[in-house]
Amino acid sequence: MREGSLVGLGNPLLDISAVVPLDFLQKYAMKEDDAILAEERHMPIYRELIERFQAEFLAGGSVQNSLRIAQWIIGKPKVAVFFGCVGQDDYANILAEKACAAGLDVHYQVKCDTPTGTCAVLITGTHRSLCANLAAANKFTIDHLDIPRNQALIENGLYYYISGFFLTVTPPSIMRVAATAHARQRPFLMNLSAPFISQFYMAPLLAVMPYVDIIFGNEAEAKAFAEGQCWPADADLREIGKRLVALDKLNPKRPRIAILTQGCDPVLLVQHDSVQEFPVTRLAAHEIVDTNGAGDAFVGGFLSQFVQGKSLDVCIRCGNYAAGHIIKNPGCTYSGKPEFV
Ligand code: 26A
Repeated sequence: MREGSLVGLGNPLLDISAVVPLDFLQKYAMKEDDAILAEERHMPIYRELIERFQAEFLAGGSVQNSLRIAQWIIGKPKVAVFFGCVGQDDYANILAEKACAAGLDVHYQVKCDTPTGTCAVLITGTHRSLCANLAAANKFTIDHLDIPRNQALIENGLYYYISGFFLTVTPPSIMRVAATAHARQRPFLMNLSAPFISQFYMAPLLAVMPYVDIIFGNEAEAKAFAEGQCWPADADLREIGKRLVALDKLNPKRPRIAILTQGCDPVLLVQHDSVQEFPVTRLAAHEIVDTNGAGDAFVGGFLSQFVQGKSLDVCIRCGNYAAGHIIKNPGCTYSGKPEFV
């Protein structure tokens, strides 16, 4: 495992997280376990979380979360490199500091005139609802990848991971990285990220899909994709997985794999026509601190093994381990040393 093997791009966000009553979600017409982009009417949420609910500030942003978790498990610094856009402010400093502490090599594009992005995390029991105000994260431009040092880092990568979330910001950057991965025959991994991506960003998602070697998603995200494709309404998760892997693929020598999570129900690994199940250890209610970041941690655990050339079986078991650990901690944070064997 050499430095810079794993390259990720995404939205670096500072999570503003608090436990709230259900009617607070209703007030903003938000749903449990959803993730949305903030509109004008959501803007008061952030201040309210801080002033009324003693919100905590935690490093967030889906891809950055996954890479921090991967680094934690790998134990060797700078195996993972991250690109995203932040402002020039305290929030960016917190994000950089947390990323650095995890051993992640971050190369932020910095926009002086826009604040760092934030994500409201509304915790209700074992559910979480996310509302992202991308701010500077939304200003990422492809020319950041043209800077010679960054270009070298991208070309140096052996594995690439980008969220579906990043499709809301810069599809051209995603296509660029996907094409680099393809030209060098290196795995390109993506995530469906949230139902709204399939609802509103299906065109850029389909444009990149032929490059995608491994697609991650949860049940709700897979269903939203199926709906967007007008697949039969009664198709279950297995069927959706099979259809996902059967979509056009540029490099037919490496058939696509779909990895679909479903909370505490088994993870599905879909390859060709086969579906394998991997059980998840169910946590007791009192062990659950918050489920924010569980999906990201799953991917982080998976990546930590994947970049070491481990079997899919080991990768998924490590994903489940990491998700279980993160749920016992606030936000996408870990405590102590990883205990995955
Ligand atoms: C474009 N959107 C909506 C987003 C996000 C996001 N990361 C990138 N783009 N919306 C929420 N998140 C992050 O997801 C993590 C939990 O999976 C949050 O910052 C949170 O840390």
